[in-house]
Amino acid sequence: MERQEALTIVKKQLTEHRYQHTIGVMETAIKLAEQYGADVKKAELAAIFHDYAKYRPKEEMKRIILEQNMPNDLLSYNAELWHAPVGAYLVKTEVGIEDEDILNAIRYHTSGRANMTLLEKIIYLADYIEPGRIFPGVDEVRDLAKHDLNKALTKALQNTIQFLLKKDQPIYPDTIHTYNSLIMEVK
Ligand code: DGI
Ligand code: FE
Ligand code: FE
Ligand code: FE
Repeated sequence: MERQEALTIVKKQLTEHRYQHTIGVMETAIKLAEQYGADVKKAELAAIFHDYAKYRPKEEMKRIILEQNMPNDLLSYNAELWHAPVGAYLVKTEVGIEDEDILNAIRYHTSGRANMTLLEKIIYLADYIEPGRIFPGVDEVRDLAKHDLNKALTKALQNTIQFLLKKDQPIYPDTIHTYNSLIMEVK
């Protein structure tokens, strides 16, 4: 699928603000893919569709998680986590993208998982560092991303976990697994 067709499809699913974020993720993901030797076209499409399900009603996402036998522990955790696996499902069924590398990059863009693929890492990181993001510590992660993808990702996970701890929020097991897997990989 060409970029323009993909952008036209996703724009209808998003707010203007989220669409601008998506463009930022796309441009960042393409640069990271070129730099670290990932498939640039897959990075572009995964980035364009990564937040496809962001504005689906919670009830619809819940229904899909149950009907499609997704990990149902998701339902006990923050609903912010749901749009990633539900997005992978809807991008396959509504948009017709079948490529499992792209679908996994969408599926794991919020929690990550142990032993992430290069493409999964690039989408997770692009989502975190795209130019519109202003979290505390994001500039440090942007600097690390210029030289070391795994170090940048480790710092992003540390920041995310710290942010959740400060807000007394539960931490989804895959988020911890991502951190553990990365910290062992960078050693
Ligand atoms: O969809 P975006 O806003 O672009 O970004 P995202 O898909 O990375 O979602 C980030 C949100 O997900 C943010 O509000 C924090 C939340 N989140 C990420 N990991 C966890 C989590 N929330 C909980 N409770 N537990 C997690 O492990
Ligand atoms: Fe997201
Ligand atoms: Fe993210
Ligand atoms: Fe996003």
